[in-house]
Amino acid sequence: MKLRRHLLSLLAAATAFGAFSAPAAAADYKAEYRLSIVLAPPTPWGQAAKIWSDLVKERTQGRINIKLYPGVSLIQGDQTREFSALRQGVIDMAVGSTINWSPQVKELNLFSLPFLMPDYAAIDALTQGSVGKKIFQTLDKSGVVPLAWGENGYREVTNSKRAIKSPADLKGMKIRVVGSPIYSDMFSAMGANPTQMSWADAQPALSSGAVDGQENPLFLFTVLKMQNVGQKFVTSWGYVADPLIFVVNKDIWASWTPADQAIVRQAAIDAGKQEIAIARKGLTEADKPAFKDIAAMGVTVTHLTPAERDAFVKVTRPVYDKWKNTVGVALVKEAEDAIAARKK
Ligand code: X2X
Repeated sequence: MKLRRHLLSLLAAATAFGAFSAPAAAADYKAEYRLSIVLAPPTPWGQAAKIWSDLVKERTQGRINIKLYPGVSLIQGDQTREFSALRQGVIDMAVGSTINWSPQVKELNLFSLPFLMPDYAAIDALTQGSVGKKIFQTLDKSGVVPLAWGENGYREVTNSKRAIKSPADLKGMKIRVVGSPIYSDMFSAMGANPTQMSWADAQPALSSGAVDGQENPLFLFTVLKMQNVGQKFVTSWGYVADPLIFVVNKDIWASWTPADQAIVRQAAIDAGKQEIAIARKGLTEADKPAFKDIAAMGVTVTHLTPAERDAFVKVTRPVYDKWKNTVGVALVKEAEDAIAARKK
């Protein structure tokens, strides 16, 4: 009771001094908010987090101060636990891949359905349309506040053995995949030998030759100079692309004033737009300079013909059909319709 009286008198004093007309009740704010990402700057993913945190700091005049934790270091690199950690408050904010959160939010497997999204317009048709809204509602119900979309990108397959043009070329190849079960299903269906591991474990596995190959957006190949660890073959097949999502833990969100919430949301939207342009650089221009740069390093770059691509679509179709049920038949149908109606 005594404490309560004390608090009430403090409150009265603060009101009298006009403390609540200040832009934020800064006393409730943490000195620093922890933002989780898998890949560090200079990757587009790292840039997404950096641009977001810089904009927030600037626009809140330092009231909200964000520190980046690359390598999902708040959870010791165990990226498929990131969503649970966000919900529990071990992580305050994140820019995360749909793949890493899909074990907890099954709808996010949508983006991993093999060959669902044939081009960038198809990705946009999902994230910027009704499907994207539904996914945000699901995330909200799952316990985080979703704010904006970004992009990791089309995941192309690389390896140290041979050019991959058909599922037969993948036969028996040891491919590192993310710890999300649909990836094991896909690579098994294509005849490869997938091994699930975190990105933290994947890098030494590639260097030592414990795995023959991996799949990730091409900027990662360039940033990590994967040709130097024997990755001599790249196949552009565009089988899946993973969007990124900007989110905040619910309690943290609730602790901010409405004005600061609006700033954080708008900064995420602005950062997402900028980052998507960065992620697509070199890949969407007619001559696709990103591929040329990789070929110039002595790497064999293979672009599939439509017929070659169809062979991969065919062998992975049973995986698509199986996972359609997990994602939700209605959501997949809505996505297929949105893609069919996209402006190219
Ligand atoms: O682990 C991966 O391959 C990465 C970095 O792309 C993700 O976090 C999904």
